[in-house]
Amino acid sequence: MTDRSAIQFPDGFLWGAATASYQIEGAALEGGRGKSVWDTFSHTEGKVAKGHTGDVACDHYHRLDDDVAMMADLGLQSYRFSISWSRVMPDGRGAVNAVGLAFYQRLVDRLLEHGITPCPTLFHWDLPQGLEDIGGFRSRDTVSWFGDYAALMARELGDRVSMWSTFNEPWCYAYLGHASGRHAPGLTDPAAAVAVAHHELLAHGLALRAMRAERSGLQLGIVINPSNVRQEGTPTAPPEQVRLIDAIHNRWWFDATLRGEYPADLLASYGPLADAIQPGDLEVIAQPLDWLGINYYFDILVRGLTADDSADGWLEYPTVTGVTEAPTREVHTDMGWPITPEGFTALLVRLHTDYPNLPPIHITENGCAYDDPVVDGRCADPRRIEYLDLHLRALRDAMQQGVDVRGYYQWSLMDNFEWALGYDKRFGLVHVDFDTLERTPRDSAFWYRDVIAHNGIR
Ligand code: IFM
Repeated sequence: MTDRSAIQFPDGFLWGAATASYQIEGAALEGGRGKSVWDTFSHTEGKVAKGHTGDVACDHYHRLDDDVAMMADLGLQSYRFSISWSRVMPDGRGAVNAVGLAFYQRLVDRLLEHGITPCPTLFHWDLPQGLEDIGGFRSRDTVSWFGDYAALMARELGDRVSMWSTFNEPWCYAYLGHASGRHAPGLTDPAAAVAVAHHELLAHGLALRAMRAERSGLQLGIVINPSNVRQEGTPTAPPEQVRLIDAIHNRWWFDATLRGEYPADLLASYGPLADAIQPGDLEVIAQPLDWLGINYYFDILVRGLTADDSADGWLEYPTVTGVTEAPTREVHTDMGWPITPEGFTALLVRLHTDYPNLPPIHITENGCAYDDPVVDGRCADPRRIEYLDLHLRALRDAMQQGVDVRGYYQWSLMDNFEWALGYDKRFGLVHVDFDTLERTPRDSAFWYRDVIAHNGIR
């Protein structure tokens, strides 16, 4: 039985909610914005459920003022959003788009007027198509273009924004985008995926250097989405293969940024797939981090193969053999994801134990998809409240075991474009009617407002 007594977070703990540019902005090619890989991908038949695209999304581009006012009404202390690279640099390099920059300047100004701390991410998967056309993150050139873009943003917004992250969930962009092809740009090439996984980290390191050269005092981090990888059900998966999944999903990112090395077992397994790594790269990658963003949703549950399983392998984990995802549990979210709050505690404690130089953590995403409708103007979503309650308790447990966590962002402020799954997976504290674009805060939004107001669960 979970203990449901009141819990309190430390003074100064920062409470927020998160979104990302392509998922909410809409206004696809308005105001001089260039195309991104997600425009191309979502407009390619068969790539996104029901043919949904981000052309309109939540229309946040046109509703910015009202949306920020809504955040203030909900008591948010911080707002994590991402910048569309191709809105501010239509081709990803060279010319800067003043209209695009003005949009983010206005967003930041509105947030600050309401006392909400902005927390932008520079790359949440919407790579400018112009850069994809010349090799995307498979090419080392994109690394330096990213450095230029990061310096531009530090120059333009760094006077009012101190908390930045470079990449969101680089594992997803590398492997969903280039190994399984479930996400943009939709490639199925393991060597490309590993090159992207390396170049994203190199771009992150270069961006930190470039931003610090531009301005002092910025608080710079990166956002990773680790998961425990756990055996569940039968047959048992080979432990060394499970360890390899852990290396691809978790250790690659933390070992590189915090230790300046890649996991030896994974390098041995990748062999020539990892040819993009050059001498000196890890030194660039391992720049000091002011903070680290952790996105946590669920533990990855795995089992060994039965005679009925395909022998094709698990595309997102290229060199892994003999392992597949355990069947969906009976109780799960609309994404089919298991609910594993105990894993949240264990994961944070593991990071704290394994990486003595772990910087302060912000939980930059945590949440769940449930499609509860609006009835007579109200949207009751008890399952979301339950999920958030359990995960905040799990977070508090980790903090009591010594993990230094400074803030928590719920994913997501409002229902939005859930990538290849389109608009049907609803993660929002706020319900969005995608016909009228009307926003209706769910019960969970009011519950969360209460959590923020009391700095804990009553
Ligand atoms: O919607 C995504 C977000 O863009 C990145 N993290 C996971 C969320 C839910 O799938």
